[in-house]
Amino acid sequence: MTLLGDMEPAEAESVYFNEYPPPKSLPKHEALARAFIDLHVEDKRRVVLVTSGGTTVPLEAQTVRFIDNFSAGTRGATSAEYFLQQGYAVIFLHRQYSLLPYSRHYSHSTNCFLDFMDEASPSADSPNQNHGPIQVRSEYQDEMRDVLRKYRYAKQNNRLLLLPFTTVAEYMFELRAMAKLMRPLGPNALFYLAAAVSDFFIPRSRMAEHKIQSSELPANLDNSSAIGSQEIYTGENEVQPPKSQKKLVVNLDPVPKFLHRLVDGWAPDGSMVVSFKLETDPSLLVYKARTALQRYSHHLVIGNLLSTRKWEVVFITPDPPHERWIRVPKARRSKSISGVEDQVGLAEIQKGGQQQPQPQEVADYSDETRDGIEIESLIIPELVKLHDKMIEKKTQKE
Ligand code: 9Z3
Repeated sequence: MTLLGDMEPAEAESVYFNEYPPPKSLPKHEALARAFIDLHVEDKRRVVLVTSGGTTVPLEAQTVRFIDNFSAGTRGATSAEYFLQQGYAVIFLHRQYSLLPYSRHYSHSTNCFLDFMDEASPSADSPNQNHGPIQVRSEYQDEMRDVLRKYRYAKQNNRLLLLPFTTVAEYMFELRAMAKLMRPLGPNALFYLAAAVSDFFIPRSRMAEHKIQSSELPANLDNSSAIGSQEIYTGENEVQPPKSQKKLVVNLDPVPKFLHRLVDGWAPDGSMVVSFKLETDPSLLVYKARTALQRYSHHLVIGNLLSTRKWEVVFITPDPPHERWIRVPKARRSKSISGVEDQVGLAEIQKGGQQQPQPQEVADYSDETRDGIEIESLIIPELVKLHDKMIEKKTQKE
């Protein structure tokens, strides 16, 4: 059997997409996106497709269990806001229930919206003296007004389209469909692939239909449609785990390299494609990001380490300077429970074997929040400059 990873990208694509039915919501999403894109083509506005959040890898067709990853969608949701601020319209392709632009400021356990509210005293003429009006606490008024105004602006002017996905297969279908629909945008299209996409999946043909059973089923049970102990999904039909030691052995195939197809097939001519590379080992990050850029011949890889991603990223580009670090200055870094500040700087390749601390980026602190500067407020303006240059080159050629 040929693995998808060993096939030509176009062949791997058709095999992969033939495995699954398209997501039920795809036709609706396509109709919404078509109208959204038409509007912005007409206005000659740039449109960015931001992907955000993790993807699930279901273990069963009727899914009870799935493999997931850590991504909450902070990078994607935050970046989308800065793109909107730069005048882009945003198609926000996100993992369902992950963070969304604007509402992210008041969601999840760290920023519960209730902590921003108060009950004021009822006015003297109020008929119910037990019920005061609910209002935003005075210390949060300015910040919330600012967020609310930006949110309203994006909504009223049709600048933000929210499209959810859950599984890695849904993500692939949606990405392909959106990229094709974006063709009329030409160089005004930008792809910003921040979603943490699984590299592995279980082909539909090897997937259990029903919930995988962890205990023996009685022999007299008509379980023809259930997965019994004999058929427990191992991912390798030949090797059954010993009955006495129930193990679930999951065998995953590599997801085809969709970036190849995006760059060479789906995306509009002249559009800009930006991918992210995530690593945990500092010594691998720059190497892996460079390799990705060479392999897919797109325009920018933004490298980040899991432990320092909120404070530093590296831009890897085909043109000089090839490697450029963007860092939030030390005094302006947000607090992060999972982050490891000591690791900032470790992934930067040391030239001549010497420590070479790069000058810190000059930051515009106007986007400072309660938690310091968001690194996306530095990333997006730099990226937009690169997009400007690409568009300029394209128009000079014509
Ligand atoms: C990223 O590297 C994103 O920056 C993060 C953001 C997922 C780290 P959070 O949601 O995290 O803010 O918590 N995204 C891309 C990761 C990825 O899967 N890249 C693929 C790869 O590394 C290529 S597209 O091979």
